[in-house]
Amino acid sequence: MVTAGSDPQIAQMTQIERRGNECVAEERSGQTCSPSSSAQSAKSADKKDPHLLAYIALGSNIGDRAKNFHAAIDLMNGVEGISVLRVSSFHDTKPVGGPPQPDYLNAVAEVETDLPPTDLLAELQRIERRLGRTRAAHWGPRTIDLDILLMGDTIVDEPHLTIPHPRMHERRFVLEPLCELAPDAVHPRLKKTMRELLSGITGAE
Ligand code: ROI
Repeated sequence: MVTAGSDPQIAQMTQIERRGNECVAEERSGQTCSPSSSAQSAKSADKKDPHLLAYIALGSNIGDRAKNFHAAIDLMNGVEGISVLRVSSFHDTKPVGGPPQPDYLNAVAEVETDLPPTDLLAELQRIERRLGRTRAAHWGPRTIDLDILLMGDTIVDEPHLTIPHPRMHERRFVLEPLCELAPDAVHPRLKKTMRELLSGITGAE
């Protein structure tokens, strides 16, 4: 069951609103990026994709979890081609799957981006590495996990990247924060809104 964090520091963080760049990644479940795929799309002006709203899941269960989130949000905002628009509240959650491990903090960030999906993934993985993410145990504890959930109505099926995230629709720890930001967003494969997907989850997960 996902519970709202009782930590005052966490409660204080609810609904951070950011516009522009002012402030200032296994499980990975099908979201790794090969150097070749990220190299394919240059960030030159003539190759820019149209701006899309994307939703990024944040998860952390090592160290100062809220501090890890703030650092990740600032680093995302510092990337050319990514602007963090809004961040959900931070949710204290019990680990789902994997080995025994500490509780997680989970949140979702709404970003505007003109990066192609593989470049966005590469940038998120660079931020994960910068914040000390190591990939020791499968589904094991991590300082920061940044997963692409949705990118507009884009569907990606590549060996190392699946969008929408292949398990987002079954995870309460993803859908609850996502529904704070985009309850009416439609899952491009399942054709259901995030609110409908959340109400379809019966268990604690
Ligand atoms: N469980 C929770 N509650 N939150 C996560 O972010 C999370 N991430 C994972 C696994 C290990 C599947 N479980 C999780 O990767």
